[in-house]
Amino acid sequence: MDVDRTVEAIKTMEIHGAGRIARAGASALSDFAENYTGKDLGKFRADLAEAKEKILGSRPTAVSLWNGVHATLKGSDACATLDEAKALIIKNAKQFNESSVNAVKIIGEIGAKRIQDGDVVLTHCNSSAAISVIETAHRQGKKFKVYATETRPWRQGVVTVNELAKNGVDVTLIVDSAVRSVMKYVTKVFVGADTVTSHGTLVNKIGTSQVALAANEARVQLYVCSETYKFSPMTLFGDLVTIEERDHAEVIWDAKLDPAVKIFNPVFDSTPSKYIDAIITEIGMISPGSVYHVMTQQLGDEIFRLSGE
Ligand code: RUB
Repeated sequence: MDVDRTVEAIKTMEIHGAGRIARAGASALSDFAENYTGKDLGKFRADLAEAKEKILGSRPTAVSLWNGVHATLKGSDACATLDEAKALIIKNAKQFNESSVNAVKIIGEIGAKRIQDGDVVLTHCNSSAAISVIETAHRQGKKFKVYATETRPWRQGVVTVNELAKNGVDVTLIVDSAVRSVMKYVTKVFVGADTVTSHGTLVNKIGTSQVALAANEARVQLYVCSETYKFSPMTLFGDLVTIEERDHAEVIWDAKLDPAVKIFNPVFDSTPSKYIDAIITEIGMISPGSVYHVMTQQLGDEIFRLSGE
């Protein structure tokens, strides 16, 4: 898919979910490199920089997109020829996408160990990493139930329940405001991540922090299912994650509102690390306090350069 089409698909939620938008961004840059017909390296670099900015501007909250784009472009600045730069970008994107898909599978295997017969799991929104955990446990023959929230205003929960039901999981849809009431039946919560800060704060779909509060009150464990490329080096020195605010028409489209009514539609929120029991990643289960350590291990000194970007 070309860059403009990818940007449109991400903005309009045709492609959504932090992992999927990261892979779409990487693929768009790969296609851009593959189909580039110009002959001048300098012009290619300028056009690539423009494509990169367009992709990064498509959704501001998920650091996965930023990390996917940077992983794809890594080293291309140092290439001596246009062909070398194009080949490197295509190779990087393929590598990123393969490791991203593989990470979801591994998270499923690690997370499934936390689910036992008789458990009642709750999930929020539509996270492929959280779904991977649930479906892996189901494939292993474990007998458990799932509650999934509708997730207003986009109702990504409908996608979640349909996928789980299609695969034979015992799943029940609830409205978001039923979370606290239903929590008394729940034994474990699994949610995904758009971004995890260096302090272990989770940024995920709006309502995740309410789910976490209700879980905390009921002493129910909450697990975050997150690939490590959702860890944000930019938060190292306290930079806040931008919370996307979307169109008001997504909230109310079927009722007549008094013109004096204002609408506020933030689509992500922050859950402090104290409400998180563990983060399930492709390198294993870690405590929220270990995010910085994992980032320094994976990025080395590069973390200090990236944190300033
Ligand atoms: C999706 C959402 C998901 C995370 C993780 O929000 O908040 O929990 O993106 O998803 P939206 P995944 O639908 O607005 O993008 O585990 O698939 O990366």
